Amino acid sequence: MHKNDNLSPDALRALQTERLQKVTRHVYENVRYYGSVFDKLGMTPEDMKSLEDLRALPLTDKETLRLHYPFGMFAVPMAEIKEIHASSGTTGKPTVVAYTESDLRVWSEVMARSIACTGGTRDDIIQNAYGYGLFTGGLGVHYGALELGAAVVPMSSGGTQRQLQLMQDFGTTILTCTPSYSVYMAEQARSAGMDPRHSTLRIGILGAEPWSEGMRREIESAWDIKAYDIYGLSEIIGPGVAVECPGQDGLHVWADHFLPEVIDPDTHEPVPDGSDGMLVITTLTKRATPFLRYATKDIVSLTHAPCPACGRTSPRISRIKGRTDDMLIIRGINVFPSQIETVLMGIEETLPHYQIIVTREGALDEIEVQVEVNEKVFSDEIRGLEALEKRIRREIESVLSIAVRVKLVEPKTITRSEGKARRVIDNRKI
Ligand code: DLL
Repeated sequence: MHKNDNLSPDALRALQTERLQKVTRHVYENVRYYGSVFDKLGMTPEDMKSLEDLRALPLTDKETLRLHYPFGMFAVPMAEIKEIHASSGTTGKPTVVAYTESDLRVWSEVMARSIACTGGTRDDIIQNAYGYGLFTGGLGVHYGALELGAAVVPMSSGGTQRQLQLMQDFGTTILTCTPSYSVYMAEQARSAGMDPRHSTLRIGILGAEPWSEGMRREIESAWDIKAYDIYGLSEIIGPGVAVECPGQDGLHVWADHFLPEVIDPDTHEPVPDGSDGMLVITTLTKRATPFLRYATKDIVSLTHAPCPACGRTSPRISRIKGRTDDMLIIRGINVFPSQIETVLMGIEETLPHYQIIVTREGALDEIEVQVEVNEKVFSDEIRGLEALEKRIRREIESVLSIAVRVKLVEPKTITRSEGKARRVIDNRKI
């Protein structure tokens, strides 16, 4: 365990406050945007006396980063920058983040702590199937594995047959990739006549996209492993912001580096522990692209209770329950894709492959849920299919309180993903 993993609440707070003051001064002096934020508020970094004082500041978000594209938010001269990453930028300009040497050390440290938190050690062989490149998943896990002293196989995503072959030949013990890709790999293994349950794999460290408890059970039983949720985002550092321990009851946030707040997304007021809200993070130690109060748009709840499973005192966030911007508003009702996934995973006959298609017919929004069902159901009589369709529809409708269409499809018909899965296709032209 890292020395900062189980600090007393007072010691953690003292460390966070000291680091907050330092990072505030750093951005005030070196990032024009933050300088003007403080000037407008009539504040100086000296006003940052406690963690609560942070609340006076506005949120920083993706839009702030885009407005200062590409390097306007950098807080150090280019000579100190070692690595630059950018998001794929499906909506507008990409967001750019950078790392100094000390940032890369922090990233390695938090990722090593994350892998260790799931039970990984230097004896493990880590097959890293997150994409290498501008996406932070590949390199983040890579740096952490090196720091931990484990052996890392830098596979990147894709090339599934080769992944499976090397996994078998090398005796891989930890797989790192998106949850959806791990499901696809297991499926491909079975098609190739391998039993994924008999592989040498013992741990999956899975994240970068939302997934449910039901999906976890599917993955754990498909591979006969323990599957842990890892969270992060490029703007904060990449993977390694928070991760589960063997208790699998919330993700430990490395709060000595990343200060979490959970706020009401509308009023921006803090919500109490245990209540859902938007996760906001302040980077306490980053040098190249530090952000004060970064609005992640991810919906979580927070707890400060020490973890009974591993003894870490670091605060925990829940699984990501959705994003403030993935919430679909269908005929006035708020729908989170995760609610639909939870229902689907609770139904034995379905496979963990689904897609949600939203259309507008006339003035009305319609949702169709397409889900694969196992071969057996499909070879059954039509009546069986219809009954199952109806059952799934009823269950989803009782959770969402709106009418949906359900379409059962044959195995392997929904597009597979090697990275982040695309679960929602919104064909409404709004
Ligand atoms: O996805 C970093 C990462 C790589 C995390 C590998 C975990 C593993 P971005 O591409 O910037 O960074 O996307 C960040 O992905 O705001 C969440 O909405 C979502 N996300 C990341 N991890 C999880 C997770 C990486 N465990 C965005 N559960 C975040 C749900 C997640 N959503």
